[in-house]
Amino acid sequence: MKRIVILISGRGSNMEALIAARDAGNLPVNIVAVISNRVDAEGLETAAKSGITTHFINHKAFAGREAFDSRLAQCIDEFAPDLVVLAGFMRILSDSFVRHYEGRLINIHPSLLPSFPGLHTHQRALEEGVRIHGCTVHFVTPALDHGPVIIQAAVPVLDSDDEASLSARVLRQEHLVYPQAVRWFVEDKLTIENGRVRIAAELAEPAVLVSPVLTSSGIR
Ligand code: NHR
Ligand code: GAR
Repeated sequence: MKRIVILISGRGSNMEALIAARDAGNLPVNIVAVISNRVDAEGLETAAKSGITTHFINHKAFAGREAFDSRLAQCIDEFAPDLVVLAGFMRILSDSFVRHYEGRLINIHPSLLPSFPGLHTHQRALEEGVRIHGCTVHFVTPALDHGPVIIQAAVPVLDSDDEASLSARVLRQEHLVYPQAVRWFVEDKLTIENGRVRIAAELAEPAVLVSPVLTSSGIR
């Protein structure tokens, strides 16, 4: 069974979704460690309760990003993972770290990339007035939030939305697409060609997503 290490910084609900998918028999992985850069990350306790090895590496204890990243990589490599999963991990990673894990490091980002890279994505989507928002699972490359896209989920933005309601709607989809993306990876269904992801099995249904919903004539 393939080995994965999950990096978190906080709540860890995406990590929980991966654990739940594994426990339900839908995700054949060995979750060998969960590592947080924050000691108060709620996800550390959740992982420990599931019997998963946890580590805390305080980024503030290091002189710079490179020093933190090399300690982090050393810790990760002790677990010899096939895949490293960023799940709400909030530190930008240096080029050398990212290159070391090229093709085996993925992230979930709370927007439809390439829209809204970086932080505060839900607030920015509301300010732009977009009608469709969502999340993206992508391979991590040195350019922040610009790696090859594996899967995306879209949700409508409602006039009544605030940051809390919109982020909650997106988060529900994150919990569906992240286990799917990890499953494709561990089943060797993903290849990167010319900086784009190809999914081996022809699983994608042709579909159209429009918000607000239109009638069959397209007019209402
Ligand atoms: N590193 C690289 N090189 N490439 C990516 O695509 C990365 C990455 C590290 C993290 C996750 C990302 C997201 O999904 C991610 C993708 C943190 C920040 C950030 O600005 C931005 C994007 C992401 C994660 N972090 C601040 C920093 O100075 C700290 C913010 C905080 O601690 O609250 O590192 O959005
Ligand atoms: C998720 O919405 C994730 O997409 C986002 O933070 C949340 C973490 O929630 N990630 C980033 O913003 C990365 N910069 P979780 O800890 O409950 O999984």
